[in-house]
Amino acid sequence: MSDYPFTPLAFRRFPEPEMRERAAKLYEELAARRSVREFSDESIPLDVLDQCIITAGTAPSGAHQQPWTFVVVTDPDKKRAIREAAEEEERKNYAERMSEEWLQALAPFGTNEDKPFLETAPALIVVFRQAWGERDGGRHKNYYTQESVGIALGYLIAALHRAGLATLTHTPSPMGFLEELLQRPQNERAYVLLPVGYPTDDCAVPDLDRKSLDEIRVWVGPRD
Ligand code: IYR
Repeated sequence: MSDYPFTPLAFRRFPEPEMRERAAKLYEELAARRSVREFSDESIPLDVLDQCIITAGTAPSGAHQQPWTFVVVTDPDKKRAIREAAEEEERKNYAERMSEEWLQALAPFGTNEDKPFLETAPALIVVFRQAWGERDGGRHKNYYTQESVGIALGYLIAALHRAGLATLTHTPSPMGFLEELLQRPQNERAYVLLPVGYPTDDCAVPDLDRKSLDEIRVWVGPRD
C-alpha cells in the first residue's frame, strides 16, 4: 500500500484574461523586490515569519522528503555571535579567497567584510538543508536536496516580500559556523542566511536593470 493514498486534485482554473492578469500582478509584485543591506532595528510582527515559513514548507521536494529546517534567530547574543563568525570568514574571503574577477563582479554593489545587518535586523532566518533523513533510528537518503531547498527559499523570499518585509540573500562562506552556533544535528547543512526586517528610511539600493524577456527566454516550437 502506498504511504500516500491518492486523493482528487483541487485545481483552480481561471478564464484566460484572468490568467494574464494574475500572472502580470505577480510579476509586478515580485519585480518590486530588492535585496536590502541596510536594515532598521525596528521590531517586526514575528508571527508573520511563521506564516511565511509555513508557506515555504509548501514547496515541492524530491520524493516529498521536505529536507529543510528554518531556524529563526532573534536572540541578540546569538546574532552578535553569528555576525562575528560571518565577518571572520568574509575577511578571509575578501582578503585571500575571492579571485580578482569575483571582486570585480561585486565591486558595483559596494559589499565588504562588514556585516552590521546581522545584528541590526530584528530576525535572521537560517535555512538548513537536510543532507540525509533519519527514520526508525537509521539514515535514509534524501533526494534532490539542493533543488528542493532552493525552491523553498524562493517561496520564502517571495512570501516575506509580499508580507512587507525586506530580506538579504546572504551566503557567508563557508557556513559551517552556523551549524555549530545553532547546534544543528549532524545531517543539517547551512544553505542560506536571510536577515529579515524593515529597510532603514534612507536605504539605497544599486540602480540595476533586470535582463529582458528576450535575453532570458528561448522559445522552441509554435507560439500560438
Ligand atoms: N558572501 C560575500 C560575497 C558576496 C557574494 C555574492 I555572489 C554577492 O551577490 C554579494 C556578496 C559577502 O556577503 O560579502
